Amino acid sequence: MNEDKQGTLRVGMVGYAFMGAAHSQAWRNAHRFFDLPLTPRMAALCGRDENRLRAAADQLGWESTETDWRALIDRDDVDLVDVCTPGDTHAEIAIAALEAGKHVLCEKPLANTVDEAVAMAAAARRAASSGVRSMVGFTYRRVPAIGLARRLVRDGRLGEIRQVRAQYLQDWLADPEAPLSWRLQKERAGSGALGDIGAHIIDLTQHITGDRIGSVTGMLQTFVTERPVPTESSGLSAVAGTERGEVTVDDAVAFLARFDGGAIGTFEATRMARGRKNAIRIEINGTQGSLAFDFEDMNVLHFFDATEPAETAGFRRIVVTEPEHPYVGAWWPPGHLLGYEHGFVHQVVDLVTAIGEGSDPLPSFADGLQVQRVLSAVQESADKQSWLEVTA
Ligand code: SOE
Repeated sequence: MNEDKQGTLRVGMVGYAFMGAAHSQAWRNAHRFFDLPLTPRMAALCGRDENRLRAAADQLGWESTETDWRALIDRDDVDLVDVCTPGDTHAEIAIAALEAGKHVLCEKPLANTVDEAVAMAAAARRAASSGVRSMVGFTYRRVPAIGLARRLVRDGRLGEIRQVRAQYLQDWLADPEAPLSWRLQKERAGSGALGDIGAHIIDLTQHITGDRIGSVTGMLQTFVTERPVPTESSGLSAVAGTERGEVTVDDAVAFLARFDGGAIGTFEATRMARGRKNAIRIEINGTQGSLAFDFEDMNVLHFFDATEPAETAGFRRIVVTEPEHPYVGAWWPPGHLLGYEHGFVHQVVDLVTAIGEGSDPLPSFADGLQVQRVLSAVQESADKQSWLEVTA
């Protein structure tokens, strides 16, 4: 690949709202805390509105700007394209970048439809044969407590996995006057709570258990069908106008799942759960033990070991800040907690390390496609009111 001779990886990023800001701090900080084979350089930021783009580039630390993503991809001084745009543009940008020989990091969910995700995974496979790497941004995999959960399952500490319980609960749409945004429009976002946050718990539970969801049955609900159209917006915040527009995605989803390995799962994703801000709650029960995690207390993992004497056994509250824990050694002394942004830094670390080593990073576009198939099966099962296999 074409990383430049000085051992830098020149990044071009498309989009600068909430995710763009989260990714920017990761590109800025990763090499300052971790030993990386290549040093990221924030070469160019891309967006359509020139004034806002310039202000964002200054604030977030990008060296230059482009108002057309095609021009960004054409640049010789860009090695990697980071796609932080709404889902309706992921496929076009990511495929064009891969075909131009640029590594790609693409935000989740990978695409808005299975067909788009199939095309993206195929482009990623073709590109990989010439050393061009791609990764989908399921960033919560990189929370140290999640890494520890995966390690405990892989080491057999839970025994055989029987039950998976996962919820992703937010409340930023509970107010019916919260403005319409691209996240509420099917043609831009693909789906609502299902794809926006349900995709995370699908990925996380499959990642932790090392198992895949084989069949599902779900139900979706839109509680607020019309919302004020914003007069201006940035990230998740927007100013509501007087005109109202239709909400074309789900506000909440619940589904049951069977994992290929025999476990059964219950899943819930909502942006209407008053009081829950970013509660990603996962509980896994195996024959030998259980795990419980809540992102609102993200430095902690609860672990129950059923092999311990009953007299003293109980859920252990592990503060996941020891140097032995995934990623933590590069940060602060034990007990000095990490936050939301660290997951994005760890994502950059894993991606740049894979690029430097010449290996394919995970989660791959193929993994993103598989999540997309689960999302689509949930939607279709709800429409048909039946169980559906997740087709390969
Ligand atoms: C909005 O629901 C959102 O920003 C999601 O799009 C992200 O994926 C999630 O991490 C936080 O909430």
